[in-house]
Amino acid sequence: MTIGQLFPQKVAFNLPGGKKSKILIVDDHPINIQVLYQAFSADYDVCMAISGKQALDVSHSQHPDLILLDVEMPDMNGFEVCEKLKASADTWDIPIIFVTAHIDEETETRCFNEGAVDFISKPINRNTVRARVKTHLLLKSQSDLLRQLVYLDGLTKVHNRRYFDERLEIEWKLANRNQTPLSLIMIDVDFFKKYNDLYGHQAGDNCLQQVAKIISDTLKRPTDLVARYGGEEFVCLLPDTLLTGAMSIAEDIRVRILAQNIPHVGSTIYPFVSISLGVCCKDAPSVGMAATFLHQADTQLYLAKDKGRNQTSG
Ligand code: GH3
Ligand code: MG
Ligand code: MG
Ligand code: MG
Ligand code: MG
Repeated sequence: MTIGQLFPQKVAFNLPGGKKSKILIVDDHPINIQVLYQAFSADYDVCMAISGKQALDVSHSQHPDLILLDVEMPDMNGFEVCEKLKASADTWDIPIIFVTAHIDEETETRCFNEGAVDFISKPINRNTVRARVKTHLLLKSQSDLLRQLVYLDGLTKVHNRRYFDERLEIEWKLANRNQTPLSLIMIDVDFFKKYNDLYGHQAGDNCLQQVAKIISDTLKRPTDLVARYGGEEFVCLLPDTLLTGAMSIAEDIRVRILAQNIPHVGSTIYPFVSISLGVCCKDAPSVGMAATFLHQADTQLYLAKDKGRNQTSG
């Protein structure tokens, strides 16, 4: 992502990467759908739904970038559809514009209270609706980019420490409340200073990208998190995972990275890049702080280094 994408000189129909934005049009009257379809089909990827239920199905399966939502529909009204979309993890951030024949103040207020970004009254003015859609798509893509800039590591594209710290606090509280285990793996590349010295900083950067990708690929659950904690250190946060499970994931990561055979003649273990890992688990509600948890993993990592590197301690 670039500054140019964040502050485009010209508002574009396309998403970063040149893909057309996808708009979902929801209305129980085919004639209304047709009017909106004609307004957007030339510039956007348009999908349609003729009921509330279908709108939910299409939203989850096709992930539109914006929804034009009718209020009055026989099976489920637009407010209910909006409420359900806002409550779901994969659809909560899709901008919704209500399109309705009700132009009273009460309806308009309700639309905004339900989480809509805008409100357009029927009969629609083609130019107005096109302009508003364009504006909201731009705002959405900018907020997506900002979220990426704030929470992703630019080099490796995994989450960054800021995101990890926030998630750790949340998962710590959840584990306490639900009495579920929570595991943490701290990972550090062995002899990485020598790697940079021998192969150069650019090769070092490439190596970190490979390591991050292998860690991400090894984690299977959607709730697992990997983040770059600092320079050549990564952390994995594994909700609902016991120590034995976390140890086996850690070993899996270690073996996979070694098996990449990334040359490292400066290593005194093998002539390949290896990692050391520290693992800890909180398997009972704790009064301690999340920070002590990190400290435990770090202590284990230190032990793994001390015992000769290329190993997991937990
Ligand atoms: P150990 O086995 O004890 O972990 O030794 P080490 O050399 O890996 O540890 P040390 O902490 O001494 O060095 C870490 C090195 O990681 C130093 C730093 O230059 C390098 N590093 C940190 N961030 C980056 C980065 O973004 N890119 C590159 N190429 N190198 C980085
Ligand atoms: Mg209707
Ligand atoms: Mg280090
Ligand atoms: Mg160090
Ligand atoms: Mg290191």
